[in-house]
Amino acid sequence: MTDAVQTQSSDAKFAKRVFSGIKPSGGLTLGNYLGAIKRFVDMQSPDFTSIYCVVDLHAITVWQDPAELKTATREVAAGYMAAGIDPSQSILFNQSQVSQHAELGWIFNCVARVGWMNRMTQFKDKAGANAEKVSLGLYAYPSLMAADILLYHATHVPVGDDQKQHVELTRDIASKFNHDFKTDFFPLAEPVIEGPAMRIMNLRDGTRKMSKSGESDMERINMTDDADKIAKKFKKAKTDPEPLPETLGGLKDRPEARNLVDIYAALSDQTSEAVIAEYAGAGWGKFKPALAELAVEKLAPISTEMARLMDDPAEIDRILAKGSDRAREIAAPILDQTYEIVGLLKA
Ligand code: AQP
Repeated sequence: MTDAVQTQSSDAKFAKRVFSGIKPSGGLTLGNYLGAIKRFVDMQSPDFTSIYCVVDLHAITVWQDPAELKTATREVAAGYMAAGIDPSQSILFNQSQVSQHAELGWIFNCVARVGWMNRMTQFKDKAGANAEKVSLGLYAYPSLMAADILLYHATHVPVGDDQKQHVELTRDIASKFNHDFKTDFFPLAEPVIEGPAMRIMNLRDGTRKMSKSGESDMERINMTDDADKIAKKFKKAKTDPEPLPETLGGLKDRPEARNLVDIYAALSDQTSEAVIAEYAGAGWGKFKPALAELAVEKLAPISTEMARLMDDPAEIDRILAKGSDRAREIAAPILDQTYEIVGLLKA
């Protein structure tokens, strides 16, 4: 359990409850693993409910091939389980099967302000110069994400750094709802962002995030890559001619070098300072093969287990269906109470 979870939520009235999700918008990357899944596993505890979701409704904010979406949904579920999420302990399900997410999302569309959405940097990054042509869903994504979290009265949300702004917006939505309806119904969820892997960067450009949907396969490590591919991708990863410095401060303005050090640190459960202390003065000819070997050692058991799970899609579907039932048991009364607070007549 992380320190952040041991601390109370800002709302003492709410019991600790962890929620997070991953979009099935492609194959899982090392960024998803280190920034999210590995930390979700660390946050499982019999002392509180943890809810991990495959957020398929978020995936369709950009075009997804229907058959590939189903496979990617099962693959994210397999990735969670292969990395150590235990579906008998955590609630594991896919978002679309619990219709309360979309229903609360609509209520929050009516609470959130357009000005708030206009400040979301992820929308600006994803829409780019094409903002007129992207889906309305991509723009409204953060209010659906607020619904995902608040539907369970979640108090702690482990995410990578790129999602921090969306969790902050979730707090704004909860506050405005509570204020407008003179209630304290929704908690102010805390983003849990910690460790060296909060933003794993693209292997070809250390100023851009590693993403599932990035253009080139060489810019990311996929959770399903084999040992040869992982070694090749790290070997070809962009770096600079300098050896590793004596201190972490020496990596300032060297984003690609810093990224590889952070990846090594996260994979080996060390701080980035400890990695620099071990490799001070080393060249890339030494560091990159060591990093590739470590990545293969950590990822191979997970990808082998993912492949085994993916061989039995019906079993994954059964696990997700069971998780949806458990999720609905929490979500339905919270949505019913929300409707009551808002004044939606139940005739
Ligand atoms: N590069 C990353 N470093 C650290 N954490 C990351 N996460 C994603 N990429 C990195 C974290 O993984 C969780 C799930 O993210 P998501 O799949 O729902 O959305 P995303 O952040 O938009 O992921 P991608 O890979 O970039 O997907 P595409 O390319 O489809 O948009 C989140 O906690 C996220 O912070």
